Amino acid sequence: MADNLVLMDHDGGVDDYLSTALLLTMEHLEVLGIVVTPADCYIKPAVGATRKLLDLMGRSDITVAESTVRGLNPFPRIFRRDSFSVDHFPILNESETVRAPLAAETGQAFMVRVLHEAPEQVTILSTGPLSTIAAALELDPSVEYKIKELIWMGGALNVPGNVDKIIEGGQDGSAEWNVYWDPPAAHRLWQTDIPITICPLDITQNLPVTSEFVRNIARNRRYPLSDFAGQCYALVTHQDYFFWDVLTTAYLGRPDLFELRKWETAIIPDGPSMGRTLVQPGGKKIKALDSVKTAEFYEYILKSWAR
Ligand SMILES: [Ca+2]
Repeated sequence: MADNLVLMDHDGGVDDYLSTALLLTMEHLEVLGIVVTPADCYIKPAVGATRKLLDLMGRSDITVAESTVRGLNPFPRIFRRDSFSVDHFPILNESETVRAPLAAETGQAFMVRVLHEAPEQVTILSTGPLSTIAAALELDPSVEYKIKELIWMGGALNVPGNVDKIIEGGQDGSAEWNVYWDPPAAHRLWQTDIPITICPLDITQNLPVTSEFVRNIARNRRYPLSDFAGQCYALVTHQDYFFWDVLTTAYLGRPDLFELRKWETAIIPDGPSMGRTLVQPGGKKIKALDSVKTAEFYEYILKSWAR
């Protein structure tokens, strides 16, 4: 199974649980662990929900670790509270015991250990801020060379960001939230030799989670995973919601659905554009998911969750 090793780092939003659920359907990958970064969540329910989801999917062998990093710009509480709801979903609480183990060490120390112990380089899938990975590199810079590639939901290249200028006073609206939560962490990763592929707002803005899609999931409700996914999306249908993390994760399962494009970019670490992913000739060479076969993507996730 070497060459297909994946370590996931998510930040506890609805989209993150769905990404976990999608990742675990990919039989060609070996998931070495799941780290939860305390960003778009409250950490205790987020870790609880992740472990219970692993149990639901029959993957109680995968360890979950709790990162203790702190971001510069917290996510709004109205987003973060979804972690409590998901942790209390009936479908995740049929059993009185939680079996998927919780790592004894911090998420960042767990990441260092898993990378060290891995027999081959590891792909990191990150669907939240890069703070835990930056902290792991701080603990042990040598693990950089155990990272094969970072696949990240983050950034806005040639479209506006999603950090609200009015709520986040003093900002110019160019930042994407996963960068903005901890701009220095993203900036740190941009100084490494780690190959980075991002899933920016440029592509995700074309993929809304529509009511029609949520109703299509409901038709598969007899499958536990579709029931779970439908519940998750029902929590967020009151707001504009897109396939952010799930789209990023789908790239691991069906790279053939995507076109990629190369960019040279820099992360702005401070000031009114803090958290901006700036297209800048001479900057770090990265790849970005540029387009996706939309109908086949929808079909892929519906089918993946029909179990
Ligand atoms: Ca996320």
